[in-house]
Amino acid sequence: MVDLLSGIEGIRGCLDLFGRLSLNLVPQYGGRLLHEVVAKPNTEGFLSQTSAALGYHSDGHDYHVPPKYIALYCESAAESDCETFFSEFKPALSLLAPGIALRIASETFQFHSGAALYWKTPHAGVLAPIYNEQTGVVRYSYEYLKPFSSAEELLNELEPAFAAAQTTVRLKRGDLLLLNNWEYVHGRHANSNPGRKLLRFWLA
Ligand SMILES: O=C(O)CCC(=O)C(=O)O
Ligand SMILES: [Fe+2]
Repeated sequence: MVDLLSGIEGIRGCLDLFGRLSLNLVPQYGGRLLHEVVAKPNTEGFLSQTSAALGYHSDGHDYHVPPKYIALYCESAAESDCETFFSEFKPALSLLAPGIALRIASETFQFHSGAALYWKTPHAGVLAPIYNEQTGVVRYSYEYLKPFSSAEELLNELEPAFAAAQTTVRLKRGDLLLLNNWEYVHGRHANSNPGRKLLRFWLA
């Protein structure tokens, strides 16, 4: 599931929508229910709070149970660049050779992000495959997995497959992008707009 809504009015409008969809907020790394995606000097372990590009990832990939849905609400838009993009995992996986797909569903990695370590998040840190066929959960972060030499070949296969299945949007003020975080990976281009601000919610 993915949905791009527009004309949502502030946090109140987001919370009303989540209520109507029977979605509950999931605490993020610091225990907060709301995470601000804005470039700032003290990033508290968050890559999202830099102006850097974010490669394909799923949010909370190191949570024992990653949040099933994420919502990105645009409070203040970027005037240029900094598009957000997303790709559905399973169609991307189906583009790969069976041997590679099997490895993606069986080889395990220690997922424990810098943000989880910074915030000493108790329910983070798991040994898991990128794709769990039983639960349907994808865990992915290009930036996090890249240093694992054993992941290199899998990333080299997955990244172009994600790119082939990608949708790209530049969020406008009042837009809300709702993504199934078990089924989709997402990312963003680099941000040269200091005024860009998103609110990120995790939901289940
Ligand atoms: O800045 C964006 O468009 C996406 C941010 C993001 O993926 C995140 O905060 O996890
Ligand atoms: Fe994200």
